[in-house]
Amino acid sequence: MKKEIYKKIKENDIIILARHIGADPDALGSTIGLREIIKETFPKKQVYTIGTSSTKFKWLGQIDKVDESIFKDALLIVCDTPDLKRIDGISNVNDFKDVIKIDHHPEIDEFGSVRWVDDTKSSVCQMIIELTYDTKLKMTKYAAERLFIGLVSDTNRFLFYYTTADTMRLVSKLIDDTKIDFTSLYDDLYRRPLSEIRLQGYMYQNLIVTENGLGYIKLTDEIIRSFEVDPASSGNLVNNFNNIDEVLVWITFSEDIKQGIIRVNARSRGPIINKVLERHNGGGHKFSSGAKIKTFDEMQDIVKELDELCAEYKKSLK
Ligand SMILES: [Mn+2]
Repeated sequence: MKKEIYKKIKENDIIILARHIGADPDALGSTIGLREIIKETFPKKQVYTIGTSSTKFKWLGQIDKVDESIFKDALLIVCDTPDLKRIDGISNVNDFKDVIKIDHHPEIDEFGSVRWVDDTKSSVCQMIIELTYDTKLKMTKYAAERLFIGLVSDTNRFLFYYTTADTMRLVSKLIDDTKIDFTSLYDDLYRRPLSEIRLQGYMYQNLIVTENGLGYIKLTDEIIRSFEVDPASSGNLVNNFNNIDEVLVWITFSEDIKQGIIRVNARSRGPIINKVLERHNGGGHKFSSGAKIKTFDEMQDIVKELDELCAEYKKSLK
C-alpha cells in the first residue's frame, strides 16, 4: 500500500492535498507535513494543500490558493476524511486525474484508486511518518514538527487507546532523526485564552450527570457569547472531561446560530458511541464522535440513546 502511494506521488507532477472541514491539528499537520516532504523529495513538483484556512492553527503553516483548472491534471490525496461530503474545498473527487485516500477513521465512503484506511492508527500524522520512513520520501524538521503536533493532538498526548508501541517507535525515531524541540511545541498547542478556560469552568459546574454515567451540557448561543468564545472551540473543550469517576460518556451541545446548527461532540471511555451519532447526521471514531443537529429537541433523543447505551454497558460489566 505504502509503495503504491509512493509510486503515484512519484508519477504525478501536480499533487493536491486535502482534508476534512473544521480542520484540526491532525488534518492540518498531515497535509502541510506531507506537502513539505514531497517538495523535499521532488523539488520540481507542484504540491498544494487546500481547504479553509484556520485562524486558530495558523501557526501550523500556510494553506495554498489553487486554481480549479489544474484539478484535471492533478493527483488528489485526501487525508483524515472518511466521507466525501466532509472534504474541505472539493465538490467532486472525479474532477481529479487520480485520487488517494489516507485515513484512520472507520470507512464511510470508499473513494480513491488507492485507499490506505486503518482505524488502528492513532492519527493520519502517524501514517504519514510511517509512509515517509517506509519509502524513499524524505523527512524534514519542519514536516516533523507538524506531524508530531498532529499526532500528539489526536492521541491527547499519548493518552488514547490507539496509542501503540508503533506510535512510540515512530515518534522516537522522528525526534532522533530531526531533533525537533518537542517540548516547546506544546506551548503553541496548549496555550489557551482565559475566556475559554472560564467557559470550561462553567461547563464543569453545570455538567448534568445521569445515574447511568452520561454527562452532558447544553451551551446556548447566549452562554457561549457571554464567555466570548466561538461555538467551534466550545465543542473542542469536550476533550477535557475525561477521567471523571462518575462519567462514562460525555457530550456537549453547542448552539451555532450563524450556521443554524447545534454542534454535538461526544466522547466515551467504554461504550461504543459512533453508531448513535451516525443516526443523527454525524459519526466518527468508536470513542470519539460528533454530529450536527438542527434543534435542541433532537438533543433529548441523543441524550436518551446514549444514556441507554451507558446503562447497557454497565450491565455488561456485572
Ligand atoms: Mn485524525
